[in-house]
Amino acid sequence: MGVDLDKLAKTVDEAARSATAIPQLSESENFSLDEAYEIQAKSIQRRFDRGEVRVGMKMGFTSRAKMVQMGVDDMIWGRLTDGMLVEDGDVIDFAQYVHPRVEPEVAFLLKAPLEGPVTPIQAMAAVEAMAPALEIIDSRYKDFKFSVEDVVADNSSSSGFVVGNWCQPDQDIANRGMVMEFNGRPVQIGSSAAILGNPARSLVTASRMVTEHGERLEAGWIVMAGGATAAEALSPGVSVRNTVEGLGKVGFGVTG
Ligand code: OOG
Ligand code: MG
Repeated sequence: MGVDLDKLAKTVDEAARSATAIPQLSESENFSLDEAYEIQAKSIQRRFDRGEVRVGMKMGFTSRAKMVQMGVDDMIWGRLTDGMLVEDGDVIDFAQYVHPRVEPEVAFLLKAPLEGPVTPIQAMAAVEAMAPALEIIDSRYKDFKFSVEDVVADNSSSSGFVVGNWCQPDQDIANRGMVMEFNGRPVQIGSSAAILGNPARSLVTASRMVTEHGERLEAGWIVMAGGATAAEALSPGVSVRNTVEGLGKVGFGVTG
């Protein structure tokens, strides 16, 4: 008998909803990476059934720093809904997360669809705007530990995303300094070059990867390029800011 993908989708969805840590699915079930993406699709369908709307996608493990931190060597992706959007400057409630972390990113807003293999120039031609961003990741797995199949099933740890002011896409963001601060103190310093040498390549990869799963990147979607540095654990009372050279800054706070 095959694995019950619906049951596993319900397990990860309910863990996220109730902010409860669960054992890794792979400890008790055998499933492939393709099946992990099916579990992800089914868990996000449960969000759509509750009224959430798809607003984009996120790339994961597009930098060495992230791969090394989590011990995963493959790029992954996840689906973004409007329910995950945290407004720039908002304060999030720590109690609604299992063990949240934050990482500095860059976001793209698309004005045209993208699918299949594209060049970085073609990818950038579909971009309406770019912005400094922060991703709040929150693995539903105990101790934030997982296999690549586990994390993909868990929507690639996606939990929240924060986007700053949109900027014109007519600038080269291949090598921009990025500084993530906690209460004004730098906690991670990096460069957009850490994201596949240029965040535009993350968009190229996003187009290829979603097409492998029968989707395309849609006009109006936000694409999160992936963390440029390792993620940092959030704690109550912290105020987070990411400044990207030339793009500006974005931030949020945590209750407590
Ligand atoms: C998986 C998600 C990775 C990124 O930007 O690399 C990711 C995780 O680290 O829990 O979002
Ligand atoms: Mg990320």
